[in-house]
Amino acid sequence: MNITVTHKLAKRLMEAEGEALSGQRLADEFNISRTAVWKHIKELEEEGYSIESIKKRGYILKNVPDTLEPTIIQPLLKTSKIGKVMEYVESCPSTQILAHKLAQEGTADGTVVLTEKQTEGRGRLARKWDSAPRKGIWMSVILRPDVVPQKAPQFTLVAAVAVVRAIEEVTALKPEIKWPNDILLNGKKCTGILTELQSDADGIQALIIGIGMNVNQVLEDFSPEVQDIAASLKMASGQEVNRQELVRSLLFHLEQYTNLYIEQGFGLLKVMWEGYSSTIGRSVRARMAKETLEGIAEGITDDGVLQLRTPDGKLHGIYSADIEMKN
Ligand code: BT5
Repeated sequence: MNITVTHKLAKRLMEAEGEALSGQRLADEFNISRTAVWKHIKELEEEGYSIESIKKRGYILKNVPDTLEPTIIQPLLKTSKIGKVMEYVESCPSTQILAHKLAQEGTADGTVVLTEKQTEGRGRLARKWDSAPRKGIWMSVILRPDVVPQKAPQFTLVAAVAVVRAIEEVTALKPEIKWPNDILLNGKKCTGILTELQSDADGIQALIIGIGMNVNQVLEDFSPEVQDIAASLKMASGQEVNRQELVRSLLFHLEQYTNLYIEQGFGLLKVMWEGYSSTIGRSVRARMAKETLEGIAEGITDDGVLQLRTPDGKLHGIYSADIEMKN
């Protein structure tokens, strides 16, 4: 991205973390006049930044607009690959659709697609994903890992660990993971993950990891169909949560853990995943396309397959299902 001087200045003010920076100092640092600094500040204010100007002390950044625009997300991003290329649109049918298109066109490994509003957000099996405007994080990350397609399903579990870590870093909440792709708060779903694949005879061309995180919704922001099962971070914590910090933290942890998985396999991540899991050791009902099984969820294999022991003592490997906790 080509960051303009205006947004470089915004970055400088963000990094100052509430400390005042004088017009002269900024003018020197950016090699521009004080009048030019003042003009850039006005431009930022027009974009929705709130900047206090104190006589003899300088400018203090009070607030940045609540959007997920790359000009705000990227400057403070701590990743080396994920999010270096970022596609942002105000509204789209689904970031997954956009990401698939970009992946086919050859976009870089680590490209991130972000939007404020999805009109046709989707879950697994073409289910609907409720995506209230500006209240959540609706995002798809394109990865091009050099791994065999059989290793793709674990990326959902790896992403789940990254989601939990990000929520823990930014809030005081303690989320749990429900196999395979739900993140729960007090038993209600706050995040869903959808991993899709583009592959050919040579292997994986692209993995598209879609993450939908409910952040600042109140109950009425959800459609009636999901009001009983959904939660937002705000509903669980009683506080508005900064979506920008969450995105940065999420991308950072996603980079860390996907690298760990690609380089060292699933072992350590499996231990972390199990530590956050609400499923393991519980009595569950697993609904699959052709059958429903009930039993104890004993664990997951190194391939991410859920191990379910039915009352007849048989151990079943579950590759894909909807899980309901029975107690
Ligand atoms: C998922 O599917 O949980 C994957 C959701 C992935 C959404 C992201 S948003 C960015 C990217 N772009 C997309 O278009 N999708 C991805 P699944 O396990 O099939 O769960 C879907 C079910 O969750 C629905 O049938 C509803 O019951 C419920 N649901 C829908 N919207 C919800 C929401 N906002 N919060 C909680 N639950 C919801």
